[in-house]
Amino acid sequence: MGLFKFYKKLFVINRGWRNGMKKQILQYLQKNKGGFISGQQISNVLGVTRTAIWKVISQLRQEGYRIESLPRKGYRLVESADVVTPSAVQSELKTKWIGQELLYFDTVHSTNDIIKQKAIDGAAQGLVVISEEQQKGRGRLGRVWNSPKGTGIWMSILLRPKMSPMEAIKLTLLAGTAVCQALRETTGLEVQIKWPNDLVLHGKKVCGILTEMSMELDQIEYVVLGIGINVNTEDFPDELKEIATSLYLERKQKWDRSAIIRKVLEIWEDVYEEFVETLSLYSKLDLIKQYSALLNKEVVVILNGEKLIGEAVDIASDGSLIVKKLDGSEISVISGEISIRGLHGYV
Ligand code: BT5
Repeated sequence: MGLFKFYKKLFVINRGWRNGMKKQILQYLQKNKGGFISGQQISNVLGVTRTAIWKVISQLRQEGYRIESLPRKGYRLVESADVVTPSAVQSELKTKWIGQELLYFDTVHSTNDIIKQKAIDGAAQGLVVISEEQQKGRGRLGRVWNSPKGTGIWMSILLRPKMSPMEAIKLTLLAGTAVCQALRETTGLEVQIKWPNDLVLHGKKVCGILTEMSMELDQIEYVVLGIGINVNTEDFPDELKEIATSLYLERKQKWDRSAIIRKVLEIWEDVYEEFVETLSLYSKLDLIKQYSALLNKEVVVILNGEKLIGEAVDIASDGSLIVKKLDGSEISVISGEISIRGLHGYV
């Protein structure tokens, strides 16, 4: 091994070790939140020098954590920062594999693009990319996804499911259900699913999901699951004001983004693992219907450029939306083919 490679490897190992330690120290401070713990105590438990601890504490402060330090008393975590760095997200993350590898950026074009590149480079499934901001965040069909700095969750997950593309289409609806459940559990807000890929609150969009797939022959190479959630957004650009909302705007309360990310990843891991095994939506169908913003409502379905008016009457076991037309006949709409607007307002 050349000298440069050797030092590079040493640097990577060292950085990995420091990140691991950062996570542990943060966990320790969080466990004792509000109370002081001495440098000696941390040093004894984690087996690192007090200088190393001091360096990590400085880094955490730079990330926005308010940590007090007093001579002879030690360190005290006063306030957790609203940061979504790997140490913040992973410190209490209870997943087995999703998000155990996590890349964090201040700004990117699109987190989906970063994941795609990593997938091509051979990254393992479960890799998560989070950015504070996206300069070219996108929705379906080339639409723009507004992703301003520090206010939302702009995140993508790499998956390598062994299933046909037809099955994989259902992942969007399942992911929407998982995120919906996570948002309900962390905020208590009545988030609903606007089939197939939006989450809404009181008729306005709070989250969008973009699933992108790469296939070779009929085999899936990888799936990128992109999730955008408006968390602490205080204001939207004029063109979005009527149709978009954030968790903040619903309660005038700021939310801890990393806690939401953890819940999303934990629930998604369970939901995904079950689906990969059963390839069936069956066990989630009740939840999908219960959370639906469309069922029993009049909807406009735009199908191949043609407008159809009807009532959303059911979601079938394959995930398709059943719409009863004005003449009484029913059609089954498969995700990905259509766009639906509520007859009155956005939903
Ligand atoms: C979506 O598309 O809703 C999918 C959005 C996925 C965003 C995530 S963020 C992480 C990952 N990286 C990416 O680059 N994307 C994913 P669609 O159903 O096509 O909706 C797009 C439409 O939603 C736009 O045309 C706007 O009308 C509206 N919109 C744009 N930004 C919004 C926002 N922040 N909140 C609510 N609505 C928005």
